Amino acid sequence: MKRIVLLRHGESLWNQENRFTGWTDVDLSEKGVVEACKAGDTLREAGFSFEIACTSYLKRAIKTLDYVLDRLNESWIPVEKTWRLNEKHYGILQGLNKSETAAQYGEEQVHTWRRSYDIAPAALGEDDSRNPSKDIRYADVPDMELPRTESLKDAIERVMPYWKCIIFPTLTCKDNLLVVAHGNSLRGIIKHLKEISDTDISNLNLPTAVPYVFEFDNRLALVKDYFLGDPEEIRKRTEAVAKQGMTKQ
Ligand code: DG2
Repeated sequence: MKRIVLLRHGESLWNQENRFTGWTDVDLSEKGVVEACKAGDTLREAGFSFEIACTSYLKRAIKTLDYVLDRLNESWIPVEKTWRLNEKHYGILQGLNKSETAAQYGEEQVHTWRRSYDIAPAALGEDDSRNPSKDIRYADVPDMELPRTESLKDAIERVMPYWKCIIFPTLTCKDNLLVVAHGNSLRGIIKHLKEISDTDISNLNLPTAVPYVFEFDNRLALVKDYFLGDPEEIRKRTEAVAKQGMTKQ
């Protein structure tokens, strides 16, 4: 049996403040650190062990991975970072409070920005200091490929080459992979793995730092997927994520 575990990072400072984050490089909150360590403990207690891991270029995911590997006593394994696993770029919404934005533009509009398949928020201006092409970490990425906003569809198109050429083929020679990324970059991967329709994907919300296990047979067909943890707690936390775009939570 072969396994890929998908993990959204622990709570970030902007998750805590309920702000759209996207490609903004914010740190974990104190609660997020605790969540990341707990995810590592949960994986260890369930007998998981990894041969290789990958994550994004954003520190909330990188640090979560570090805490998880530390709890597993596997900090030594190879880790690959890629901009392709970054969160969906939230354009000009980045930094805005989700509830306040709902009060201003309506909950339906905010739901469209958060969960529609192919509608992106307005893009950052070319000269905006937050434009990724001004960020040294993306210096090796062709300018044309760097987003200033993204829909889920756009984010999937950017994640998939890495998934199809690097992550998934690794399963042919390794049995246990860990991917630590973000709510929407992971929703895109899950959409692909479970063949979720463009419409139904709007109902998928991921809580922070809950390991989501995908098991494959030796022919790499998906046989089973499940969250690790208390189902009632996971249900409540998933519901809370869905409600983040409402005026009152
Ligand atoms: C959140 C996801 O990304 O937000 O960019 O605000 O997973 O990196 O914390 P993450 C953001 P929603 O799409 O759930 O609003």
